[in-house]
Amino acid sequence: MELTTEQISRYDRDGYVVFPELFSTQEVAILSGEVDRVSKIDSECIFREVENGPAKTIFRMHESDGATASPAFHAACRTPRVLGAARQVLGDNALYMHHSKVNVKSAIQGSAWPWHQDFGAWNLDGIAAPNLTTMVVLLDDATEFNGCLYLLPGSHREGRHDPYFDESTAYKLWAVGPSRMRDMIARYPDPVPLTGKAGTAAIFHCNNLHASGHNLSAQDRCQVYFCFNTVANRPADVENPRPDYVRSQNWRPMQLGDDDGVLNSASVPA
Ligand SMILES: O=C(O)CCC(=O)C(=O)O
Repeated sequence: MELTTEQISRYDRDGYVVFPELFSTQEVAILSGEVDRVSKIDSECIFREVENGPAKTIFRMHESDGATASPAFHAACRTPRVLGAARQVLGDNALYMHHSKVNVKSAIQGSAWPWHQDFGAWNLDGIAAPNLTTMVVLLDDATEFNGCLYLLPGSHREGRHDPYFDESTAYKLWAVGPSRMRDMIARYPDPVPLTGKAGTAAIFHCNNLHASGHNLSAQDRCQVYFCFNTVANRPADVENPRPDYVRSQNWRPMQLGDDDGVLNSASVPA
C-alpha cells in the first residue's frame, strides 16, 4: 500500500490517518484466534488486570521467538500495508519494532487508558527523537460504547509534554496531566473516536494525544498496536531499562513481507 500525498499531508496535519477495513474478515479471524491461543499462556509478556483473570495486554506477538510469538502477527506487521506505511510516514526504510501489544479491553470490566502521548514513555526509554509511529488495527468492531480509542487531531505538533506517572488505573502509565489536557482539548478540534469495523486501522504519530474509556458493553474490544522506530533513533542506555518486551533491543531493520502473509501463516504451526 502506498499512502497518497493527501494521506501524508493529513498525517502531518492531524497526526493520524485512518484506513477503513485494511485487514479482511478472514485475516482478522486468524489474528483473533492467535490472541485467544496466546492469552492462555503464562508469561511475563502478558499483563492481567486481576491475577489469573483475562489478559489486558499481550506484548511481543510479532517476534519469531518467545512465549507469545505468533506467525500471524509476525506476518501482519511486515505486510506492505503496515510496514510500508510506517516506512513512508517516517521517511526511512530501516525500521524496527519498539514493541507491539494487543489490548483486550474485556466486556464490562475493561478499564480506561488516560490521555497520554506514547513518546512520553518512549523518551524515558532513552529514545531521543519523536521519530516513531504506531499502526493500530481493530480486531473487534470499535464503538464509543465499548471503549474505542480517541485521538486529539493536530496535538502532536506541540511536541512532548512532561508526563506524570498515572497509577489510577490497573495499567499504570506515563500520562499528561488534567490541566494541560483541559488546555489542549480547548485549543484543538474535538477528539475523534476511532470507531469502525474489525480490520480497520490507523497510523498515528508518537506525540499524538490519545486515550480511551471503560468498556461498558457486553463484548470484549481487542486492538493491536505495532509501534515502529527508526533504527537510527534506537534508544541510548538508561538506568533500569524496561524489559525487552516493551523496550525491544532487536534493532535489526525489519524486512518487508508478503501481503498474503497473515493468510499463509494459518498453515504454519505455531
Ligand atoms: O487500547 C486502548 O484503548 C488504548 C491503548 C493505548 O493508548 C496504549 O496502549 O498506549
